[in-house]
Amino acid sequence: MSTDYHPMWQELGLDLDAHDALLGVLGPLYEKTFLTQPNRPQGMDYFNFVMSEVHGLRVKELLDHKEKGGFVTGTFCTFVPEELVLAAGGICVGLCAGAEWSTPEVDALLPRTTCALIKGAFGFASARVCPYLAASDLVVGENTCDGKKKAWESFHRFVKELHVMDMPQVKNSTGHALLREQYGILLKKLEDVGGRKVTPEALEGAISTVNAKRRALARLTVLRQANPAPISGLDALLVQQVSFYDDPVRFTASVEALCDELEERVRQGKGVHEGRRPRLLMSGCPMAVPNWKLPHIVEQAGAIIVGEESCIGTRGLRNEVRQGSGGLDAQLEALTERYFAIDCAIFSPNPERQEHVVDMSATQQADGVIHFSLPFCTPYQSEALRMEPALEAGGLPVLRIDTDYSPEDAGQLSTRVEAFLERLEA
Ligand code: BJ8
Repeated sequence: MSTDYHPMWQELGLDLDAHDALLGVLGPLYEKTFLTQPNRPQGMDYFNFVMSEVHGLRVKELLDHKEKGGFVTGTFCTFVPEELVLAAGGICVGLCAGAEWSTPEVDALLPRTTCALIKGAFGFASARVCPYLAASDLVVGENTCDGKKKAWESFHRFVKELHVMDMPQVKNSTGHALLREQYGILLKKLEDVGGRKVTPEALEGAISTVNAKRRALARLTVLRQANPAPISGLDALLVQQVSFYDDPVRFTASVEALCDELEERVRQGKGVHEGRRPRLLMSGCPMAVPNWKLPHIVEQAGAIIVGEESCIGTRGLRNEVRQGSGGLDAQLEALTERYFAIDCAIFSPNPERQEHVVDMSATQQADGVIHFSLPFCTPYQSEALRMEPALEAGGLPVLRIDTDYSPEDAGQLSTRVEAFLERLEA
């Protein structure tokens, strides 16, 4: 970071020593994971810069926005429509949940059998090391899995204001109506926090902005279908992770520039690596920053990841919102249609997700699938148990991995991944 941001972090109420310790770990981890990769596209320079300033310049931008009368909304789930936040004059940011941070307070609030994502969110909040949470005027939670549902009951102590959306669990007309109703309630909450009414024009503009972002990310996914792949899976994951923090317009332009470069690589038949590598699809729980452990191990072992069926991947970022639908009611309906199509494992039954994995494996030319679940995540662990034999029966090899954020099992994971790659080669 080029500037000393300690005064800003102090004003936000962060624990400066703990926060310095966090940055002291994240910087070297980022360098080791990303900067040592060969033949990275030049377009990744922008994302390196964003990551180097993720607790600095970007946080300052949020505070500047608040200074000018705007507000910040923190989220943990792709069911929260960024479009509504933008239309109400806010900035939407994903909150830190991709690393372990244990405190006695968290241990007293959460059962031991809670997934690392929820524990991470609580740990960062309790330890006061997340500037995004500290800058958030509103945090939106959602009743998705049981772990999150019960967690919100105690999370309010860490935030200025918590709004919890009730979530459908079944894909039928009742579920659709519930989500539509919840988006109407969220819109009113955002209007209260932002102090202004959302107009159809503002919402249309926000829909267009977020659609453009999704289109750019979809273009990136399509470019990864090329064989050889023009970008590593780690870098593509990073781009998708950054989409939850960065200014959407600037982000979209940067992804388009990256894609122009990748398109040229593809046109010339150049890949990020020389020679053929096993191509893998990652599927499962979201991988929030800085959860890069498994993709790093997979690509270190000699494979290339060509797609992510995840909320930080195509599950969360595909499908655009219908534009030009008319007034606010019709726009809320268009938003509901788009978000209700997300095939998160909290839905029961959820056959679309397995179909999505099969389709994506074919379009991305994947040789196999690595299914990743966080321990104690019942929705994704349950689906993995059924998905593995079904995909294998269809001729698609699957490696099912349950792992949290701890580096302790890295050696064991490497061994399993290497054995899987040998099986693919054979
Ligand atoms: S739309 S995947 S972001 S809910 S890992 S907390 S499910 S026990 S994150 Fe998710 Fe929204 Fe669905 Fe996506 Fe629970 Fe599982 Fe933990 Fe999870």
